[in-house]
Amino acid sequence: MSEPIHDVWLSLGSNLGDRYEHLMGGLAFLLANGLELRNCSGIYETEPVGYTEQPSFYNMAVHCRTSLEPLALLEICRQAEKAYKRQRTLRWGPRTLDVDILLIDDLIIDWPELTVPHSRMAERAFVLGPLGEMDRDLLAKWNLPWIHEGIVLKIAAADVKMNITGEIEGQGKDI
Ligand code: A4P
Ligand code: MG
Repeated sequence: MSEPIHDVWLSLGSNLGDRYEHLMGGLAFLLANGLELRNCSGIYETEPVGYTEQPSFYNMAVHCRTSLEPLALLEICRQAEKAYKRQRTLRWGPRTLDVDILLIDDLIIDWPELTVPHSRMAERAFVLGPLGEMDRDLLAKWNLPWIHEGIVLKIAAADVKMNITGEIEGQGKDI
């Protein structure tokens, strides 16, 4: 019997070193470890939220499908961060790569290690902006606003997809 397939939405962020390469490398790691890309937002430059004395972030959101169950998915996200030698020093502090799980199907999860929908997503433009660019209906379904003030699109989704698939959008592989 085949494994059930889940739709998952993730947020990726980086504010140290080559931020673009960290997002692309993190995404490549996820796609090599059980996730299949369905869609991605563009990459936005965003001012730090929480602890503000740190460099600006690059943020993006992705929609993937996977047969990984939630805790296995969380583990793969942690491994993607580790692959970029993320050091956990300060809460909300600078990071080479942060991968957060935003949504999994219609699930509501409140476990010690995992909260879904992500507990702070509802007030964060760096999450809601990219997510809404991909799928406004998804935000409406979860009663989330499309907040995109103060975030600046740096790299269009079509260019990100081109980098990931090597194909020009609309030709070849459909994601
Ligand atoms: N955890 C629980 N639920 C989840 C979930 N849905 N996804 C647990 C991922 N992890 C989840 O996370 C701490 C623990 O949360 C994990 O071990 C997991 O079991 P972490 O990644 O180790 O620590 P963190 O990143 O410092 O905390 P967190 O909660 O991810 O921070 P936030 O709230 O994501 O804030 N400003 C801008 N502009 N852009 C950013 O990307 N990011 C942060 C991090 C702050 N400011 C930012 C940005
Ligand atoms: Mg995190």
